[in-house]
Amino acid sequence: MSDTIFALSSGAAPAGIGVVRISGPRALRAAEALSGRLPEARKAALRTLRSGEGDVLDRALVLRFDGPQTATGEDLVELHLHGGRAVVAAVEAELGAMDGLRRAEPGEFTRRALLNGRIDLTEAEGLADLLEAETETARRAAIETSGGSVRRLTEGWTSELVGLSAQVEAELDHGDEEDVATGKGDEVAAQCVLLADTIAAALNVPEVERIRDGVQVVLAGPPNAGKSTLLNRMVEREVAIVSPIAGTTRDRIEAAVQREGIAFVFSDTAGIADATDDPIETIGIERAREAVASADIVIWMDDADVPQEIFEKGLAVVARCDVADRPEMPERLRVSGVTGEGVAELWQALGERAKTLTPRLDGPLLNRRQRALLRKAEGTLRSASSAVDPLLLAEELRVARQALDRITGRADIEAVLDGVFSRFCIGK
Ligand SMILES: Nc1nc2c(ncn2[C@@H]2O[C@H](COP(=O)(O)OP(=O)(O)OP(=O)(O)O)[C@@H](O)[C@H]2O)c(=O)[nH]1
Ligand SMILES: [Mg+2]
Repeated sequence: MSDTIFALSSGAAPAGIGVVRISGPRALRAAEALSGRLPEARKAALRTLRSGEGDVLDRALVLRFDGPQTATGEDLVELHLHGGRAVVAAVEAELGAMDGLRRAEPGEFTRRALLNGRIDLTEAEGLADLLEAETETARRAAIETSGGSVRRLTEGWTSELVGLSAQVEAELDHGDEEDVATGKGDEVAAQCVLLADTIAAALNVPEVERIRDGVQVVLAGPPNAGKSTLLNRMVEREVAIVSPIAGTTRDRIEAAVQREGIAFVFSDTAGIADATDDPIETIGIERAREAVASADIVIWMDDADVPQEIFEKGLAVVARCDVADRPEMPERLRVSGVTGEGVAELWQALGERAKTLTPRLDGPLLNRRQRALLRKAEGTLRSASSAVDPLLLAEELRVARQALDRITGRADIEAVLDGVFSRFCIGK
């Protein structure tokens, strides 16, 4: 990794300031070529940047960080330029012409941080989440993970595993010496089960992706129930056409909205009618059924009972409650998309359900990749606990440990890097 890389790490030009980062063995020399004598490490200084021919490129704030105690683990320089397109382009062109320097690939600064042991894979994933975070909950979850919460959790389990392996190895080495051998196997087996249970408990919460992807709420009910009207009211904009004609909505209409830091995705669907001659409406009804099946929460706007198969996720309401002669259903919320009555209560009910569908921020925040590996570790620990032969037991423990090492990137790092770093932008 002898290349020195550079990239614009702030937002696209034009902007007030454009921060160009340079990282690698030639970072200091490259910056010096532009600015003359560099400031002391970690002290900002104003410098005039010049091209090789002596033309002034910009006056910029220069910051220098000496490796390995830097974000990338390498020598690192930041040039805080005026953020105009031509300014940034001129400085980048000058850097690109220098020997051993090239533009960074997406996520390459973070990739170097990882390879140099400045962060582990879970922290890199947390950083990617932080850059993508669109809600307050997503930001807080990403801060936790990028700050090392998953790393610490996994490292704790890894060291328990290492302890267990050591006991088994001791038994293997000194199996015939009485003082070590007695009853050790059972004790290790019991500890394997305990650890498997601990991991299972951490897996028994919703995956962290739910926070990012949002809670899926589907509005369902017969034609003219007021689904589209209620959707427009909930998301506070006119996303769906409303009309007194039954069968107005045909396609599935989605609208995302944030509420108290949680992302919700609402889907308005075609009214579910038993029979229709209209082939397009028929397709719409089919889509509505699919939407209901895959929803997290279904706002049920039909006076009939919530069907058994979606009972758990159904949230039944008396729709159009402002209209006279609506049925008394004391156990249901009464809502009106037209007057707004009951909408606050509906939000409250949605918020409470959303809490059970998204992981708690003070608990383990595990993504799909990490969960799959943890499930593997858990399963291996369970089969380890029933292994009779200490040799087999030792091998199972090794496999479980490898699964944990893959979570933090200590094993098989190359296999996952591209997947993780494809989410990053250039300059990060
Ligand atoms: N009084 C009253 N009228 C409503 C309410 N909600 C909807 N309506 C009226 O009922 C008619 C149908 O409303 P929509 O929101 O289009 O109903 P929908 O369920 O989306 O109907 P489809 O798309 O055909 O399935 C319109 O004329 C609305 O103005 C309500 O809460 N109160
Ligand atoms: Mg509609």
